[in-house]
Amino acid sequence: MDWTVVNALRALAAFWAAGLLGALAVGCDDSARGPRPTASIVPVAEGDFHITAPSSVRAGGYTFRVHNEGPTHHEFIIVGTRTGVLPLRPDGLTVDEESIERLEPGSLVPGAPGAVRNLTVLLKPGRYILFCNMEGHFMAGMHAELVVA
Ligand SMILES: [Cu+2]
Repeated sequence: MDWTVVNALRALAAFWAAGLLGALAVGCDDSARGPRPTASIVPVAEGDFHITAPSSVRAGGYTFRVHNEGPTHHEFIIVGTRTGVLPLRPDGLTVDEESIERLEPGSLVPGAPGAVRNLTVLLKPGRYILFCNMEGHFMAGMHAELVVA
């Protein structure tokens, strides 16, 4: 199981637990359907070479719905940052993901043109960068800042 899946499952488990507690607190019986994870949808569009997404959200759980408008494959990575500057690998073309992995709430591996994929994460207040790290894509403009209030 990769890191992304683990993070997504953790986030879903947290939502599930919160939903269950909420249901118990108000005494409603949702057992027929069972508690379901809920998260606000954040629309994201990726293309050669840009990422379009909201620039700010409140802290909480979100499902990033990532549409690859093509024409090539794209990744989607969320990483926390204090400075707004991400470290590059020696190639000068890609972000040194290994050094910032612990700051990543989640990521999606490369997706095909036309694909729509979901990434559910819990976002704490702070500054984040959304980016694609396929060779040269970050440098070509595939990054966007997200402030979580
Ligand atoms: Cu890309």
